[in-house]
Amino acid sequence: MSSTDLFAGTDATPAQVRREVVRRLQQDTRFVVATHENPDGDALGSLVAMHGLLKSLGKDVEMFMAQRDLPLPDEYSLFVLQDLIHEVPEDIGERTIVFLDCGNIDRSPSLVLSGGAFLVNIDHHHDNTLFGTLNHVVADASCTAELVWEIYLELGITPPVPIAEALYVGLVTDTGRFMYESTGPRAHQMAAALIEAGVQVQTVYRRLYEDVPLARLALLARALGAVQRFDAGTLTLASLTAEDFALAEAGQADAEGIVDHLRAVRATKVAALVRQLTDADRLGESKVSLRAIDDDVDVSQIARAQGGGGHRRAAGFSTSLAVDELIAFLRAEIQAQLGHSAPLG
Ligand SMILES: [Mn+2]
Repeated sequence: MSSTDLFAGTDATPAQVRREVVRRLQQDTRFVVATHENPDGDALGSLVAMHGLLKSLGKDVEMFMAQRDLPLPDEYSLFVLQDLIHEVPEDIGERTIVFLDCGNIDRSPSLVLSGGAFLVNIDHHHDNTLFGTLNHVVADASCTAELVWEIYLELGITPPVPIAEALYVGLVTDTGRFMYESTGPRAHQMAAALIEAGVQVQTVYRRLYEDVPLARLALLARALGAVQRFDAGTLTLASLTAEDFALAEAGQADAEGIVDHLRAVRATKVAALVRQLTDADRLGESKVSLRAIDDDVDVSQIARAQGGGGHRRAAGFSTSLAVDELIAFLRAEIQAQLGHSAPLG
């Protein structure tokens, strides 16, 4: 990969970097937009909105998503994914790649091999590895969609309703419906602007959080029936096996949101949901979602130790550790960060 950070070692402000991003979007003619694996609402919203922006500028733009990320979870069926490609295009060396919401390029492996292309990296993960040629990384942005929305503002383009909805989905999902710490005045200003642009709040809410298949409740019931607590409740954990998914007739995407029930439990410092993957090519692997309730534990640090990533208070990783080994690992990491000695047994 030939990218070198254009602003490395400078004290350029986010606004200056954003202007350079805008200049690049205007100047270049061919693009690929991409995001991380298992895309969430912010990833998809940012992706769709950047794609729409480049289309409206008359650009040749393809949207890259690995086949394994499809079909998308039900709640994201409102996204219209046009020009979707699953393979790296042959002319990739002449395309500018815009990565959205990607803290780490390892999370988009097939595009890593795309040597020579200009890489624009637009993200809000504090531990972003700055893998782009141009890195517009703003850690205190509520979501990547906020950064994309600001690019619309900079260009003086009002997003059409489907794009405004996509941005709004990114905003609502990444701020935990305007409740997480990342929710600043800017997030609410953005919401107001998007509502003025035509977003029907209630409709989006219904699509995202209601109209839930019963299987999702069955899976939640299984998880809540299997809650474990460790170290005086510091770690609250539930683990779902492949059998749980089968008995609930649920898919992996139905586990979304379960970890938020765990983090709400009194005395919890870290909530963890462990789920055995059920895809044929990943049997034996588990996916771990972590949530911290404050700054005493940085869960992104724990996730990185296992090859994952995320934010200080929300992170995840994949592992082939057995559940008991995994629990021992999590307890030791949490206790170490809390300044306690490792838990016994
Ligand atoms: Mn995000």
